[in-house]
Amino acid sequence: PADHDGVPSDYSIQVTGRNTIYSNEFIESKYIYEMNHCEIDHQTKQVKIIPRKYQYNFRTKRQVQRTGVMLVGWGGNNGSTVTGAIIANRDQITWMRKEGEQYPNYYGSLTQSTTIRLGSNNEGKEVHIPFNTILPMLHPNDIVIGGWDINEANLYEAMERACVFDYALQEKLKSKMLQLKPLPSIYYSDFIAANQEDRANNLISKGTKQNDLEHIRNDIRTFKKIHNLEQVIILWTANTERYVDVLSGLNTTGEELLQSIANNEDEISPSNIFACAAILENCPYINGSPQNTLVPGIIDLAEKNHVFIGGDDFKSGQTKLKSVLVDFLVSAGLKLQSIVSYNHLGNNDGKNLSAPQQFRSKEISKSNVVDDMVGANHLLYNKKINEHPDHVVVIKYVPFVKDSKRAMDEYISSIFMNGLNTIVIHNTCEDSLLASPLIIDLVILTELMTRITYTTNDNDQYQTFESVLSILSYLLKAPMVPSGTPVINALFKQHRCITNILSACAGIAMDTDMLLEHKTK
Ligand code: NAI
Ligand code: DG6
Repeated sequence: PADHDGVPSDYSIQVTGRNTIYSNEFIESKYIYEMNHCEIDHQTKQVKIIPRKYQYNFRTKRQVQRTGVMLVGWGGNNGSTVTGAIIANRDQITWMRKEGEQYPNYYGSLTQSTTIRLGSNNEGKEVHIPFNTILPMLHPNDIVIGGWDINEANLYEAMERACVFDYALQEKLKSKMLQLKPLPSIYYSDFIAANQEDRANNLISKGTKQNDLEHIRNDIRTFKKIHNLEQVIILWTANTERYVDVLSGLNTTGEELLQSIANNEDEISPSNIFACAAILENCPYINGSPQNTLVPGIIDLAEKNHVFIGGDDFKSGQTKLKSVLVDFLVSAGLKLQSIVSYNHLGNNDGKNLSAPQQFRSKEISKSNVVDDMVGANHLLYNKKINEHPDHVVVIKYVPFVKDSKRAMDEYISSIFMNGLNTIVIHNTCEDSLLASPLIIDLVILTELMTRITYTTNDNDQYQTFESVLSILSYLLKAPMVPSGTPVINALFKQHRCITNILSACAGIAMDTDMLLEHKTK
């Protein structure tokens, strides 16, 4: 359209003005963060607003690191899909299907396939830049992939088993994927569904949990060395585990956790071992599944070692839409009363989730995703009685549909003068084609965050963001946040959070959507 100007991907941006300084090594920006501090006086029934200003000096290293990702569950549907997709994009592999020649793409990736509105040009046209040009970012084609799986299938067999890609694409990827083989992994049968037992044929020889930790740490060091990497990110995309107990003496501090591993405690899960190994190797750890891997002991360990962690559970289809739709309903003043979310799917994830304890982990992460939006409107929901909509989540395993998940949702809201508004949604989609671009974005944004430091007026020592990377919330169903800070699920708030923080780091005025230049004389 004539009123938009799109900037091509191979352009870079240059901010003029005193607030952004470029050197060979860094992009440095000064940013004044303005916020409202509020004091509510119930006696006088007044809210006092005290404007506060904080100065941040952000510094972003310009040189993108040679980065690898090690996927736990590499041979799964997500693992094989993201690997095949990166190879297809990197090697520009095309393939035929009945509709004609197909080209690889990175659709669904925030960093690769979205734009940020920068401002307007001389003709008053809006100017948009590709998301990945706002700051120097890793390109997905450059990510080195490796990882572990309890199943011995190579990545070609894994891709074939997943039934996600067209047959013609699988054939074109075959020679490359055949060469990729997951490292043996840790299997403690108590944590994933019993129906996964026959997959467990690629295991580290049985020893103690301390041995397992050392083994995984060694795998990470070897991967880093043989691929000559500067940064390795560990990402869990293995089966959903059951929740672990959180108990004082077991896993509430880093020390307790390390001691519990040394004591071979039953309640230490495979994902606890991977997270711990990652942190001790100074590698960020991301949890793409819903289980509570990131117990207080892991968070403590990450904070003490200044390592990033993020989670939980990729926010791919049904929940992404829910976190838009509920925001729309509640912010339109419609009183959402009931949400029923029904899913059926036939992949191995669905099989694992057919066991009660693993389903419970997913049910929790899929259920808490509307709390912030409901909590923000006390005119509709009475806080004194903790009023909130009914919310039911059902997942059923139907092998025939394979990775093509069906999600059916019914939303009922009370509207003007107590009428009812019922919205029903039916969504069919390959689950792994939605999750794989999120894996790519999680790696790219995490790598970027390791290059950003800041000082404030109170502290002139450059430091990194909080260890718990809440900036990744947009990509996760049950976002982990630093203790005592708000959890945001509303999708566009999460989106603005990322684009605004990156804009601040680039020294760009953020998009307030006011478009005052078009509204004032
Ligand atoms: P999948 O079952 O195809 O793959 C999981 C892989 O993990 C399997 O190959 C299995 O052998 C392996 N595995 C299990 N335990 C392991 C361990 N201890 N160490 C190493 N490997 C292990 O599942 P899929 O579809 O790839 O999903 C992976 C995870 O991502 C699941 O937890 C799922 O709930 C979660 N997820 C998936 C989404 C999607 O849209 N596909 C969205 C949100 C979360
Ligand atoms: C059944 O819902 C299986 C799950 O693993 C989901 O497919 C996955 O968590 C994606 O969920 P959502 O709600 O983000 O589409």
